[in-house]
Amino acid sequence: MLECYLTSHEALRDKKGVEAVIDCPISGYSFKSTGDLKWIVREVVKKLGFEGEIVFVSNENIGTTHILYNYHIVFNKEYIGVRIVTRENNVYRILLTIPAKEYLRGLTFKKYKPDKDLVKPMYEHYKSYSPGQYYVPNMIVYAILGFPKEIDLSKWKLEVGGLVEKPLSFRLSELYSIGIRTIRTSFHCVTGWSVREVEFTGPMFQRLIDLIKPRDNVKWVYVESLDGYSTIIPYEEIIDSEALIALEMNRRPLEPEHGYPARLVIPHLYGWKSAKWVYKIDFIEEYRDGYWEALGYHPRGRVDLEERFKKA
Ligand SMILES: Nc1nc2c(c(=O)[nH]1)N[C@H]1C(S)=C(S)[C@@H](COP(=O)(O)O)O[C@H]1N2
Ligand SMILES: [Mo]
Repeated sequence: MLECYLTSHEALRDKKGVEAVIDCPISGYSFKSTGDLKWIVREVVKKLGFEGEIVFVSNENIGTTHILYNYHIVFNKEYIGVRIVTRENNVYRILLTIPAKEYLRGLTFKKYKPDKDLVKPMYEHYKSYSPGQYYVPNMIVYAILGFPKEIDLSKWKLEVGGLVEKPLSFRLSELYSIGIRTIRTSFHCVTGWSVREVEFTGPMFQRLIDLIKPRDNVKWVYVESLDGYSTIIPYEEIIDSEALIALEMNRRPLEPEHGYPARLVIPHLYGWKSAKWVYKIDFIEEYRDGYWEALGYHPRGRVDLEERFKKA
């Protein structure tokens, strides 16, 4: 039986024309070619009641272990996007990006619960292990939602709140004055590239936690950026970790393309968790998808455990 989750994200809706995402975990399908994939897509699509021509669009490697395939289901002048997550010749997720709510009529969905994806590691390789990655000399710039307009520092603030005793907002100079540190670390993008020995400077996340005092029921940290990007991080992963609010990279203020004036850096999680142009950090109890999580990426994203995509 096919059971799927339904999710959505404001930026997917407003900037990409995707009203909702149907996310279907799959098991037991192996494939050798895109021809096989097309057949699998047709089966899944039929079960969901969609009809149309299935057209190959693109593919990309995600680490040295995964390949992500994109298809369209074309009908009239519209299409439903199909993202197929594969690992070592097995299909294990199919996600449909839905352009309008009417396509959801008559379908029922499960609610995604991250618990199954957050199994406690048996032992921790933590910082030293990056399976399925290769090394490049410098950070590759990503801006999936474009670059924000020039930032007026007299207006800019980082708001930190949610389920906390003392919500606070910080101007850039205040972020410097609460105490900064420099870490030297590797940085890993889920698509497979890693960079060694990048330096990031700014207040440690732990310092923010000490100031705002999250309540006992906090489980997640939801981060929002000026470009509409967002992501979510398990609260546990930022306590006592190297996570910081970076204001500088390699001892210089962040370049605009790298997230000026402030970005997160959480070195032991894949790079998509390190949101650039961040302006809001919320401590929350209930899980919700950020931008990439809504497209099937993992709620935690640990590099050492190769948590690229949701597994449950
Ligand atoms: N706001 C925003 N933050 C973002 C992204 C993005 O597209 N928009 N891309 C993420 C991804 S996938 C990676 S790997 C890193 C890359 O950091 P860089 O662009 O500074 O090299 O930024 C992350 N933060
Ligand atoms: Mo990335």
